[in-house]
Amino acid sequence: MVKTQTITSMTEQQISEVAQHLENAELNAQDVVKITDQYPGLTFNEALDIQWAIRARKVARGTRIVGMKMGLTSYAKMAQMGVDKPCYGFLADYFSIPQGGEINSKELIHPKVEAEIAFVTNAELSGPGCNTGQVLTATDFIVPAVEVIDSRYKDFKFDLPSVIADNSSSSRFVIGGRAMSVNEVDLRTIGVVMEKNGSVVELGAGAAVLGNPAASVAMLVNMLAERGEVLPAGSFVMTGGITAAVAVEPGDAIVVRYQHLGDVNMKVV
Ligand code: OOG
Ligand code: MG
Repeated sequence: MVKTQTITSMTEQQISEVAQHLENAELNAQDVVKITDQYPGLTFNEALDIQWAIRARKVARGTRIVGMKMGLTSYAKMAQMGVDKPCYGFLADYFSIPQGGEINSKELIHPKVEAEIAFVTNAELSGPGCNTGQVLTATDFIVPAVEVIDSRYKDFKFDLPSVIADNSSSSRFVIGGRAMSVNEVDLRTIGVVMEKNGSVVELGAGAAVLGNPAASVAMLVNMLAERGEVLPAGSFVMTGGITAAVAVEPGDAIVVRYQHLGDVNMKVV
């Protein structure tokens, strides 16, 4: 465990210690206090350094990175978490659960589910200045997805730098429904109904995500550009929860119905 200290810039050694600490919390499904309790001066760049160090640890172990996710892109989510800016994270191969599959709660701390629209690109996108039009041109198809988030922080409470360092709470995701072209749907008015054990618990429409979920992909590309990174062709990107996230526990059945795009479903065991 790292010691409490007030600092404005972290050393490489400290970045790697915090990355190991947060990744162990994920791998052992053991919650920890938020990282800004130990590093009150943590900057966004340092938080991203930690996230990218966690990613490098996984890649070094042979884990593949299979996509990216945006988070806190809807007012419902920002209000729920008390944070006012979006964040991004990466998706590792073992996060992917098949349609209708089981979410193993023993591997998680306090999972919540979110209804999202995901994009798959067919051309490289780079910033700065990437816009919604460029995203639409570079989109191969959209597909409905449900993200399972699992903050490693006690009671799911954090601030923006802490959640960024924790890979934006990424933990599992399910792709379902059917793929469609962006020309076949109005991304803003796609309706979404989330059911838990047969009861409707949340509902919303695509526009909840930054006015248009394609704007979330553009924002990701521009955030990546700040670190000299691009979004390669063939990327899978989840654009962020349309509604507030819903806590789940063993025995829960989740079905999310998307207008035009079909259903995404899973069981929590
Ligand atoms: C941060 C991640 C939020 C979304 O879709 O808004 C997120 C969190 O709320 O734990 O993935
Ligand atoms: Mg999400």
